[in-house]
Amino acid sequence: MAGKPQQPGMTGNGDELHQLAGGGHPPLTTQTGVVVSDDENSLRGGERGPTLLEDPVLLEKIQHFDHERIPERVVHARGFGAHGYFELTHSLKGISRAAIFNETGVKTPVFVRFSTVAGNKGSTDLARDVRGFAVKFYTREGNWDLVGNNIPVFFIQDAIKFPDLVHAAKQEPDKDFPQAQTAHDNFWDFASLMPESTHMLMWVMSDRAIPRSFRMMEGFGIHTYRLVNEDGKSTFVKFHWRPRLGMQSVVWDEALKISGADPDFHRRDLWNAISEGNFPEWELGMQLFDQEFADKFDFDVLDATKIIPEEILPLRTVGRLVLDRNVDNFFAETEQAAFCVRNVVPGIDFTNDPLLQGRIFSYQDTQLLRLGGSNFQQLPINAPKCPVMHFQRDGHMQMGVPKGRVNYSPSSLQPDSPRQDQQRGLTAFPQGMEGHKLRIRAASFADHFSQARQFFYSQTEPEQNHIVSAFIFELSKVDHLAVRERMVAQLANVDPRIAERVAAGLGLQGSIEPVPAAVKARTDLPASPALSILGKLKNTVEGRKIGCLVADGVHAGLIGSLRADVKRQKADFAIIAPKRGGAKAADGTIIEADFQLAGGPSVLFDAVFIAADADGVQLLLKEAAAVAFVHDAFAHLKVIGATKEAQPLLDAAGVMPDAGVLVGTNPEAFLTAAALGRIWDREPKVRTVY
Ligand code: HDD
Repeated sequence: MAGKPQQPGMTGNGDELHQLAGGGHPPLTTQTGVVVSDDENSLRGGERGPTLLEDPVLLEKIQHFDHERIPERVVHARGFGAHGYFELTHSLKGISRAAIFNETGVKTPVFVRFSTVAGNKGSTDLARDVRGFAVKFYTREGNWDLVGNNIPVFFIQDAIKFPDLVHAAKQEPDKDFPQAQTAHDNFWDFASLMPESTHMLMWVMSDRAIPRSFRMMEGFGIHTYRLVNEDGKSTFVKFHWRPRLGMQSVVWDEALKISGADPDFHRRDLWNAISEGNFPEWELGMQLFDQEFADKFDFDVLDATKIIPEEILPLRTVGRLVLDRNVDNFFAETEQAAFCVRNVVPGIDFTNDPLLQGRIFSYQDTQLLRLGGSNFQQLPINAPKCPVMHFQRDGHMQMGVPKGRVNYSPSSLQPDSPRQDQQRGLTAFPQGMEGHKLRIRAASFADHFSQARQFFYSQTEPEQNHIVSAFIFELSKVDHLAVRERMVAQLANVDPRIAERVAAGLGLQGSIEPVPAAVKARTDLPASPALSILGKLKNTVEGRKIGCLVADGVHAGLIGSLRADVKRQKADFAIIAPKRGGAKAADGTIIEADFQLAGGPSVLFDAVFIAADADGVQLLLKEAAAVAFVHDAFAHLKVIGATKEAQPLLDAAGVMPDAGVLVGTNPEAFLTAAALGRIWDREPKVRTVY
């Protein structure tokens, strides 16, 4: 029964409102399938009377809402996933018996989730942090989860330290801040007392921890795993993902500002790329080696704080990963995705890496709490895409309906009941065991500094400078002087010069005494150029984003040809104008804007073009956001293209001429410069390098 109108445009049951929103929709129902007559008003005793507790529609709606959230992941809470496939391009016949490594050309479906580690679910994408790179392969022999990161080493060597590491890195427990950052006393107190974390700290202070895009970062399985062939022969393997777009990172000041301007920067980038058909792609490379190599290698291959330099053991490319489909529903798929390190298939096996061993337990355990019971593998995102037959029964949220009387083995009553299969089944590599039961760290794990030093000196000069600056930034947020000093003293073990540079930036007084080290850093390890990001930057604007700042009076032809050139080179193009409605070009046409000036700062783009005529530039000069747009682009070492008339804005922003400032340029020359990336020579002009 329709009541009286309660607000303009709305009758008592909301029909008028829904008509306004458009007709022709299917009926809304409750969870039990009953059609809802009125979704705007709860059931009341009288027009202005109390709400009745007997209203099933209201009760169901609110109760379900109250239970909408599940516990976020204890680490890697913030993440973003997509579907795709893995295609084997080079067979590993004779090395692994896994079908996924034998059948070239077969496309195995995958689900990939990228994440940050420390921040909560609602934190920012651009936190300085390791990125998770978790891949679930739905192989025809069962699910294989390769749960990796974008950095090939880890903070700790033994899983028993993981809760301490995570407690120290996340918000301090009394105040629940800072959010999504390690720049606080607890983290550096812990890190400075854990020399084994030093190599990883170098990576986390590098620009690897502030990637430009998920599409432009590498991924690693980190641990040494085993591949096992039909004859039971084992080969050690380290997994590497290589992005087709090459590597790229942002600079730190940019990261800080992106966190405010677009906390969803990485997820938006991935979502848009996939929606537009620019499917992100990675190559799977493997470092394969045997026991003899492991025995001769300078470090222990079971130590997750070490790499094997590619120059010593090159990668063998075996396949490619393509992400070609966004999720339909974030919660159902990305949030409920349960990656478990223990999910391996026949032909892939573990090693004794003590970090890996702890992980084999931890992930399943986490999912039990997060997803509420032992049937989470039945959720569509987790369910294998091959036959599943077992005698595990019942439990919370059993979604299948097992048929038949037999739920045990051995049995004889049901001819189609499943049986173990020695030939096809999962077997463990029969590694020999010896020794005493001990709580001990092998001596072969004791060198914490040599590879940290090797990493630093494998970087280009700007990258080394960034590592030093990152240490200075993070330690500047540490209130306890003793912690700052201890960390610098640890760095002195890596290299006295690095410690001196960080100390200078911090303004530490006095001499630096290295903390006693179990093993001194080797200085003879050759540089590994493969560790530099800049060495892997591709000279292309493909996958990057060009921002074009316009104002009324702009030349429409210039915008048209710039847009066409950008699109032709498979980059993204966005117009930024003082009003979202756009700018009126000199010929009277409207150039529609993608961003209003205040919401489209230059940190969101890889290179910028200032397209304004003499009048337009006067309009822009009155806007602090326009001056900041250009100033930041310059400070973040970006290529800036501009019309001649835009020069006053460049002057107001303090732009100095260099190879990356192209005034009165054409789109082609601008994009050729933008393809080179940043103007590193500019950096010493815009900030102090210690
Ligand atoms: Fe972990 C999540 C990667 C060490 C315990 N981890 C998690 C995720 C990634 C990694 C990518 C998110 C998966 C997703 O997207 O859902 N973790 C790593 C890497 C490590 C590592 C590369 C070292 C090489 N992790 C590690 C240790 C432990 C854990 C040593 C415990 C002993 N990790 C977990 C966890 C999480 C997790 C608590 C939280 C949420 C989840 O598992 O599903 O079980």
